[in-house]
Amino acid sequence: MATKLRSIEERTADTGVQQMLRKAQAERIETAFDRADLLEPRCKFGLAGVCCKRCLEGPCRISLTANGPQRGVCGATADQIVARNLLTLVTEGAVPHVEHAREVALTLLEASEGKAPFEIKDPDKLIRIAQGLGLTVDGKEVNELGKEVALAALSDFQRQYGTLEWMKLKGIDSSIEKWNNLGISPVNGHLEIAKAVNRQAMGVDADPVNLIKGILTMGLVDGYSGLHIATDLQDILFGTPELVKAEYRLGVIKEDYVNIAVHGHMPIMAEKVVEWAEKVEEEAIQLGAKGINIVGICCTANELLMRKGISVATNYASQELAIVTGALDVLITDVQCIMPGLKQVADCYHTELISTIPYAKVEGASYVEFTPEKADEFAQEIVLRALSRYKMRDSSKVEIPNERVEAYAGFSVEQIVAALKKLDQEDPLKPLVDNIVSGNVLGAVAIVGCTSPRLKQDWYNVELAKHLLKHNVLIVGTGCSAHSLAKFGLMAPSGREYCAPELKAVLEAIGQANGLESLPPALHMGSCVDNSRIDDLLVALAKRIGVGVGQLPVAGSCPETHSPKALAIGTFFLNQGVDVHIGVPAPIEGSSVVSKALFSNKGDFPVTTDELFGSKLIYEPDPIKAADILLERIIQKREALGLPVPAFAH
Ligand code: BF8
Repeated sequence: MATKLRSIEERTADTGVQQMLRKAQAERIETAFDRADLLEPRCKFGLAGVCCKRCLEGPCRISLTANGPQRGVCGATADQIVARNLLTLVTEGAVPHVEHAREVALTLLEASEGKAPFEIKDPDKLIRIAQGLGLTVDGKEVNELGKEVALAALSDFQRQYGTLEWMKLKGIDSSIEKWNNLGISPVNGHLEIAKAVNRQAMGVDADPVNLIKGILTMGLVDGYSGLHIATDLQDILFGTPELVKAEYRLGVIKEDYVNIAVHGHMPIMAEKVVEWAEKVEEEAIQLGAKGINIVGICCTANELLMRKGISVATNYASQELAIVTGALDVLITDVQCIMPGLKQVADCYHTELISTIPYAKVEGASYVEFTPEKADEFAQEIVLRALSRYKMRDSSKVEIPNERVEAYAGFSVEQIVAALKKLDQEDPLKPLVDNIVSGNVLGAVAIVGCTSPRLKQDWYNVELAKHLLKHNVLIVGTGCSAHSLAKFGLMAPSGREYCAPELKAVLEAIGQANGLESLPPALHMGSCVDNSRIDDLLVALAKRIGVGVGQLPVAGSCPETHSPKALAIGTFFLNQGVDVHIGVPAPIEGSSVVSKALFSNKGDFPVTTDELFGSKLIYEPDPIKAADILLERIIQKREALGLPVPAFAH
């Protein structure tokens, strides 16, 4: 049977990406959108999570009906296989964040010791974190304190007994007590990863309930050994984000400039490239360009956007299409979410694809190794390569969509509190809490995570957001979802037109106190590791109101789920008591035990996340139906708190 290919309009809502898909088709260039269609239909066993490849007796596939095999060769059941496979996925999601955090901690250590050319940009945050960790700050130099904080972070990868420093720093005591009582609190990020890999092995952990506990632990590892450490230390090193304005969409690539795209997740290297682009700009001008233009892809984009206002070219699903503009001179990648297919596309143009990290190379790409100590030499080399590639650009192949959208970003918790202070200097969270209590802000939903070439790019993220805004639900965004919301005007003040009148008035009041006509209805809180900022905000609100995080009328959603990292982040928030929606099915439906535990449909399962934490995993592909489910859950949480549910909420 011939595979049905989707039309270009069915592949993405972004008209600039549509234009580039037409160009790619005309030039016979294959992209991830094509491969997503060509690989249909997907394996039903894989989708249900019942395929086991843990040993050489397999692969064993458990029947999806009562008629076929119900156990693998070793006797493993569907429940055991699905639980183990989910633990593998969540571990694979947590590891990149944990390694990201560890590498930032090492960079802070080297910078503090004068071994790497970075300076601590936010000494105030350094002091706050140091005090939170119980370190003595009086009389200490910034670098001395930086070293102590870096070592405290690194101790979370070495301890054999006890609890994570960052969990004690950022968690709420009552939650930590609950996790301790359940026996799911992590001891050390790396140790928990090793334990998780060990228990997944054939013949080790075959108790689905015990494996679910391992999955919950991995969620805490992701949050406290990954997200939180990464964000805190990056803020200390590179500065805590403040309000910035930038542009989105492929139109930020400029025909008359040398264009360098930075792609991946780590700001360490990208920060230096920005610095060196400024230093050698004159050489670009001598070549006939107007200058050097840095644009971002995926979460490296979010990092540079949040702190430097660098414009954002594209998110995950359409990363290859940035090259199809024909005007990208160099595309450098660091880690995570980098499609190997970039190389095949780059080969059709003059673009040099450069890998930079020893464990994240792309076959056929150039390689310039980045180390923090040699960051300056590295960045200079990259920029000079871009200049030489610019000279090779074939103008007949250049076509850049003429579309750009302005958006605001930089909403760290510190920035949000600073904005609220304009309304109440003494008690900045009060205006927000008052509006939540009254129902003018019915609740909040974090729209986070990915875009996927299998789905209509951006459309699910945006439709979900618009439906929630109509019901006075404030949106915060991170990751590639934040790109989607910004591209479609929801991160600009004018986006308030999508809100119901009550929320719109709140946004205008806060915005106007801060010199804007309005706050945007969706606040950009950063990259995927910056989901820690969302957690920080929830913890601050919960403490201010005197409730647990799980009681707040909030939820998280990842409508266009692509990465295991999104599942790890989602598991972190389930532990916090926050409902998590995914728009793409997690491979768990082959197990009634795992599905019941996470979807909180109790049946014969002894305990659910709803009973443990007050949170559910919600799978719903339709964004409007998903928004309605989240609204219902938000209303239930309001009612449990005794808060009014205004008629307009329904
Ligand atoms: O870490 S949102 S597609 S780029 S996984 Fe990847 Fe998903 Fe984008 Fe950022 Ni997060």
